[in-house]
Amino acid sequence: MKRNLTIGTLALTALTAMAQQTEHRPNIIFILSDDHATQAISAYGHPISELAPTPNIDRIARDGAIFRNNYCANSISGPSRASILTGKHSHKNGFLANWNSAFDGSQQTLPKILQEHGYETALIGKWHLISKPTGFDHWMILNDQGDYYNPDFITESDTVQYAGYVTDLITTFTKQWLQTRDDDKPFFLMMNHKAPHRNWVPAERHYHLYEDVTFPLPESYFDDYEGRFAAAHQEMNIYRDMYEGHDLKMVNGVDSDSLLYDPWPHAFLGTMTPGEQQRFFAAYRKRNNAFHTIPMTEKEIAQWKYQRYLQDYLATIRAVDESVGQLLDYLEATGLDENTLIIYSSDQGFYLGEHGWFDKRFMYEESFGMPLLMQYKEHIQPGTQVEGLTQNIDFAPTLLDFCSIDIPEDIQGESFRKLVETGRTPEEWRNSLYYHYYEYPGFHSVRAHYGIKTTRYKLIHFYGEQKWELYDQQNDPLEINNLYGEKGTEQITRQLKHELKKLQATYDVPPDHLQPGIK
Ligand code: SGN
Ligand code: CA
Repeated sequence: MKRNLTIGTLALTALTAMAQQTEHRPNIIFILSDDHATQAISAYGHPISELAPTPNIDRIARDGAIFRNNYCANSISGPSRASILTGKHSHKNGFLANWNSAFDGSQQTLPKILQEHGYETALIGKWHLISKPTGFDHWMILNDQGDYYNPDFITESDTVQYAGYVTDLITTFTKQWLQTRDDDKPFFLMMNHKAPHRNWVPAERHYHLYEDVTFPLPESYFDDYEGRFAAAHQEMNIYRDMYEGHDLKMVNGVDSDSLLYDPWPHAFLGTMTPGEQQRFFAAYRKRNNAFHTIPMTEKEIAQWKYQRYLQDYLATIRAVDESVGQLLDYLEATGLDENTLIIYSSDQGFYLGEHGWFDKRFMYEESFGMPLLMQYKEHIQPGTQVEGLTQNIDFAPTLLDFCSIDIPEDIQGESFRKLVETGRTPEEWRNSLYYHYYEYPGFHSVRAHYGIKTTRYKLIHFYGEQKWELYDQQNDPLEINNLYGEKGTEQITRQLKHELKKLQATYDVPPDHLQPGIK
């Protein structure tokens, strides 16, 4: 029954609404982008984001909270999404790496619990868990990573290719669902953007957005990786490993419309119409011609590649920011913002040239960290700063807590509702986090590792190679000086190893997960 209410049902609806309000049954909108680094959200204040601001995403922080120390459990798409859905570490939800055959959709998840408690649930955009979504009344997902131009969307009944730019289409479908949902029920909606995932193709209207902007080169761009075995052996270096055509949109000569190396042309230019392809090459022509006419040293080419990478990566974020703006405007115009909890996050962080890298996976700050902004009027004070250590396994229990739903015992995360409501971290809140990355051998060759982070220190074990790393983040925020084995660090190393073992016991990590070879 929608909108045709009789007097009797009106009264009933009002009563239900009142009961729901006292029970705190907010609507929830979860906006999840893909590979969005905190360095590229202006609310976090990084110099890069000052040149490419995100005013709409920042609205969530301004009207609500920003989390300063939020991290993922396993810095890669499928596993992070699985942790968000289940509130559990990878070894418990079974999705260890993107190589997993499928997410076990029969297990308990946040949308399923909400559904059982009367919520209408919907998912639009990137899913990336291979099996069909469960727990969603409505879903419309991209095929695997999805395409930037004219992408396919899969539903229960069919697969349809839509004309348009992926971020804009996801926004349109999200707004359409909001307009047609069952407004007798509270809702849980996930809007999962593809952007700013590789290969960073901006919307046409944003091709030129940052072409004249020079972004600050990170201090560690030409890192020598001394004392860090795994860092020295990765394959995610901007100037060594990026594909010049696919990633950097470089062409093979002056006025050429032929890309340099692009291993997957079907998934990039292949989904554009001939007109879109033409406008794409035209937009990059001036800069690509300059590259072929101005002589450059190897070092200058490495710097040029950094600029091209950032210009494109950040331009794809502009469309995401516009999408968030449209959604917030819609919520405000309809009054839905009053009782809707809005979250903005990304499946993991990302390197924007730190250590010379793109991609993620490592337990170093840029990829271990995840942006987290949260707005819920009357419950979260505008401008709240959360400093406590939080993690993606906490999202599900926190949301259940806000909805006054009991948190199942087997959920491993903790509700951080108190932290965000008060802006203070209680004494008894955790002071360390557990991390575990499995995907090796794999794309980008990042060695498997687990580790512990406290407010000051980080201890990482690359267990296949038996290499340890220890960082004092207070004195070495860039994580360049591996202190492991250095004189004077014996005591802190012993303490951290002890605490790490305790975390592995608490989270019930099976012994075979602490050795290489697990699949
Ligand atoms: C693709 C990317 C990789 C990326 C993985 C995982 N290559 O394979 O660079 O690490 O996805 O990313 S691409 O050129 O095909 O985009 S994740 O965010 O989905 O985990
Ligand atoms: Ca990702």
